[in-house]
Amino acid sequence: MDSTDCASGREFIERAERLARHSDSPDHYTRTYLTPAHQAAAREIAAFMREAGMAVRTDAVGSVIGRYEAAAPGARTLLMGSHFDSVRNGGRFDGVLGILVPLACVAKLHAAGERLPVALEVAAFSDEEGARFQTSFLASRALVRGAASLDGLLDRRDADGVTLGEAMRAAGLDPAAADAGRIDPRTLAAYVEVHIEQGPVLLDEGVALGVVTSIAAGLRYLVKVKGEAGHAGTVPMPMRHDALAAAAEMLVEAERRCSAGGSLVGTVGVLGVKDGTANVIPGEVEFTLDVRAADGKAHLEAARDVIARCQAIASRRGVAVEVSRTHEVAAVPCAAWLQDQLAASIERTLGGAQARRLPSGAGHDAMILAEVTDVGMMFVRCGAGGVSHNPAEIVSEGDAQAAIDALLDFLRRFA
Ligand code: HGY
Ligand code: MN
Ligand code: MN
Repeated sequence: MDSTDCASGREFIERAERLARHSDSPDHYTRTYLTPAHQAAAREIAAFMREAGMAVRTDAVGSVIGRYEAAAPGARTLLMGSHFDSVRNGGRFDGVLGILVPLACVAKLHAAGERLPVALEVAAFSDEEGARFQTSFLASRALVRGAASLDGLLDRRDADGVTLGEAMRAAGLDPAAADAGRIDPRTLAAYVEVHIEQGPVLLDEGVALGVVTSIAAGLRYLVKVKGEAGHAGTVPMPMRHDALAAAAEMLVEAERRCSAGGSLVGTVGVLGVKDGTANVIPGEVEFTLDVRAADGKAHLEAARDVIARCQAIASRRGVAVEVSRTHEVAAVPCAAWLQDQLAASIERTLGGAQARRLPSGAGHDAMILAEVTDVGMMFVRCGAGGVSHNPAEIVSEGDAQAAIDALLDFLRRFA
């Protein structure tokens, strides 16, 4: 395939659809860390990178990183990228767009034999959602922190009881080698991530592209409720220690407390009943709690209040509750100089109007790269009402084309 093709919006859509066929499920798009579908997608992304004239390496946690050398040796590297794992029954553009759009730009440069003052790298991060092992940002944390990022994680088990370490070794990865792949911050000029907005702002305002100003802070917990299993027909209601009824009360309390307003949001996305059976009073339940806010401490205060309410409910109902934090990331500002350069490229590409700047409620790998370099993000309009983490998630060919053109303008003028 002529590599100039893949700098078009149409080719972008075709490649995204091709990648989406690598799914853990035949019925919908789900691609979790290191499954056969995930490994097939990694191979296809590596092929796209080679077609774009990039040297390709795979790091210790399975991220696929393509490199396009600068005009002169010794130049710093502009790192771009996003993730190629997904949530369950998710959208096929979340993450993937931030890999394919930069690759389309590199393919265009390569076809023209063009080299820039900076080297370009595109990182296809292997695990950002953490859907299989509850390991959010595992891949970008490994790139930034090396082997230390895996401390305490290798024994995490998936729904089938497979540990993270076993899954990595089965995929031919060596967790101990994570330090070798750690990025050297001194070589980085910046990190820029292109991502679908995953919200309705650009859609409502009829704008194809936007510049991210900051990325919301996030906390995530695993809550275990232990009551007493019993016979559904013989235990009188006042004598029960029903773990699921207790958890249900906790969920409603969490929703109520996180509805306090502003940018605060709270979500229980997973709930499991151990040995759930229709005629057994649930003895053990666990659920996840995700609490976020754009900035400040609202999410910290809300999480603290929700946990206190869970403990009060547990003691009143005579059940035990255990709360462990599985994820915490602080709010991250996008560097003003990168915002300005992205905005200028968007204005040149879309013509005239001042580029829309907006915050991100969703978390992104850019939050982790911000530990070692300045970060910028470009949002692309989401169709279907702005929905994401949903199979209806959609990006138009025209908007993909606009994103490719704007990013190429940004790269050529990057200073
Ligand atoms: O949860 C998030 O914000 C992202 O989809 N990982
Ligand atoms: Mn996501
Ligand atoms: Mn994402």
